[in-house]
Amino acid sequence: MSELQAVVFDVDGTLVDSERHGHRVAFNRAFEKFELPHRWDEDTYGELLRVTGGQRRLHHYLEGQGMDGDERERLVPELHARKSEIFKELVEEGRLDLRPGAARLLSEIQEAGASLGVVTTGSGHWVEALLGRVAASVDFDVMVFGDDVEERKPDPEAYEVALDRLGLGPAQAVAVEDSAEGLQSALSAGLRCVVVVNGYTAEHDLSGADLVLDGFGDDDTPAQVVVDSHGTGCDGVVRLETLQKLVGAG
Ligand code: XBP
Ligand code: MG
Repeated sequence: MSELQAVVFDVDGTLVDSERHGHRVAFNRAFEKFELPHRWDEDTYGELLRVTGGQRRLHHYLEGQGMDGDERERLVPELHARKSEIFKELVEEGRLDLRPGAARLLSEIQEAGASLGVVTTGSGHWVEALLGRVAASVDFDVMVFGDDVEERKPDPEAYEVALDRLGLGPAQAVAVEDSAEGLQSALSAGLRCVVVVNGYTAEHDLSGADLVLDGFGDDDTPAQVVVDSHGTGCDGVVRLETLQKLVGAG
């Protein structure tokens, strides 16, 4: 039976509910700065989130708006760089924070001496600034950004890179995600996966997730357990021992 050696967290939507009022706002402000007419409302952005990676998302949307490939190749890198700067400003203004219960779980894992990883499709440009601000006391042993891999989620590459850097096999770690794309990435890499859904991902197809809740929960405000397929008996508060049961479940 494996022993839990590491917990690898997704960022956007998982540790931080960063999309609706974070990235989406930054994309819209970047459109404005570039004097482009596009604005992504909350519902549109929820659909666009199925395309992982901000640059890929912009290419997908602008192609759908009829912009040719050459113009997109010229525009998207600059537009995305500006968006990332704006997102970092939102972080520095304190507009984003860890989801409830995340700080508690991170410190439980860190105090127990297990390794902590971050695997995100997002750009390193802002991830370190965000975690440095909202999780300043947490020492992450590994961080894998979208720029570190050829293929973004749902491809397993990012999780495979994280496991390689940790020197661990998939049976020694658990992934924590928020979306179908992130879940598929973790499962394809062979990890067991807990999903904490948010407003954008509650209706995703989360088949294969070992445990699904609508948050990390805390003793005074437990989350709702949606799926507990390995019978961890989670009471709505995701604890280190909850994750250990998943690995122990084999
Ligand atoms: C979510 C993503 C990212 C963010 C935007 O990443 O797909 O693209 O939406 O960040 P994850 P960038 O859930 O894997 O953390 O614009 O830097 O890509
Ligand atoms: Mg995510």
